[in-house]
Amino acid sequence: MRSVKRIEQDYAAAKARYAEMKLDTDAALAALEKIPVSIHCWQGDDVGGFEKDAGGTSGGILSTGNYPGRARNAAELRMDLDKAFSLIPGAKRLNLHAIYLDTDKAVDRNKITPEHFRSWIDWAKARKTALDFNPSYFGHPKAASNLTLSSPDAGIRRFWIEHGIACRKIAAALGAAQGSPCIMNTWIPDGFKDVTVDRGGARRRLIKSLDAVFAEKLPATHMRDAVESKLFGIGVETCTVGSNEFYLGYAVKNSLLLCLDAGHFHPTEVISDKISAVLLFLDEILLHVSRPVRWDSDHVVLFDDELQAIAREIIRNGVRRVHIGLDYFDATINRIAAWAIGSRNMQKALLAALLEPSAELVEMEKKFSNSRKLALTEELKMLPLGAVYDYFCLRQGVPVSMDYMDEIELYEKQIQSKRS
Ligand code: RNT
Ligand code: ZN
Repeated sequence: MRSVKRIEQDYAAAKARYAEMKLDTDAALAALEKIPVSIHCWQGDDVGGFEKDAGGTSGGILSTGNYPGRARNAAELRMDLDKAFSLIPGAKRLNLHAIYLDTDKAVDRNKITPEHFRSWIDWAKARKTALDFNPSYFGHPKAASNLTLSSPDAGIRRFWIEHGIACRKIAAALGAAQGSPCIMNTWIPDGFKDVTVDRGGARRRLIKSLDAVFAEKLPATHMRDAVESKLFGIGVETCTVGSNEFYLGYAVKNSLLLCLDAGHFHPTEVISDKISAVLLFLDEILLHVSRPVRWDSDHVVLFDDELQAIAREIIRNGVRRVHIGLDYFDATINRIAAWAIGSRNMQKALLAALLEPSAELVEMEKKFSNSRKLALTEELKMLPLGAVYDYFCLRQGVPVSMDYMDEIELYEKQIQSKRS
């Protein structure tokens, strides 16, 4: 464990080094602490949820691994989240899925109400945090065909439309209770495994269903709708009904948010490049920051090139218009570590982006000083970012550097390892 004095000294040196490049680390930290990262509850239990009579992932998403200690109910998940939140500095929100309702009785998805989320509302209020929300269109007998809102079966469509409507009411109630708009993201697994003949028909059905789900206007101060596109999933390899072109068009036409998930494109296609483009046509967007390894594998987010590129684009294009959510689920490591590592990486990337001499770089680009621009962007990578982030953790009262792993290991020993 490094001493406070040492961390402060290292920060002072880093601050001076950044100042040489006319970059203000105090200002960057003040900005960073206000950028909320919406932490996905589903990392804590491998996307299982707490319904009384259903559950389990399906619809082409898959959490692999059998690391012990998964949260088995809402109380355990909240306890784990408290631990994770205590290890992550800065502003945090919690992103809930409908399957995380907290109730003793079985209630089907089209019948859920804000009351089923009362304990979450209380939890968030007590921690001065806010909730985001997601309808769950997977892990349910009525989603067994991997067709929900676009199903050719009118009864199936109706059921899921009712679910979407119920979820929007819940999202609005959460937003009203917390005084901050709840971002509700709609992702459906709909697609086809093999040769697909009537793609247009499925997409037309999806439009009609979405129109029914979104028909009621709800105040933007309470909730905002996002729609998430995808390229493929396991079992739906050939055609995804809600493709990128589909949802980009739908979001533009209906003034919704588009959700860009980092794992939902071809392996070399990146969402960082899409942010500046879609923000020309949409007021706001949602990101699902994730890490695809060869496919939509949802590995823990690393401080890698694409994460840094995403963060730079967020900062350059207007941080208030981009809602940052995380979306990954790894069951091969401690789940609290997964939360802490990924969230802290997201913040490090945002910090790096805040410490970019953007005006100077833009000028160079305009003047075709490309050699200088390239040299400077490479030089920036050598600056002492770690010392600045460590100081941020210190000031925010969370463990600095590797110290958070000591806390996780202790928590695992005392609590998670006792769960069967
Ligand atoms: C699936 C989507 C979706 C889910 C979560 C659980 O491919 O990324 O966002 O991961 O909603
Ligand atoms: Zn996603």
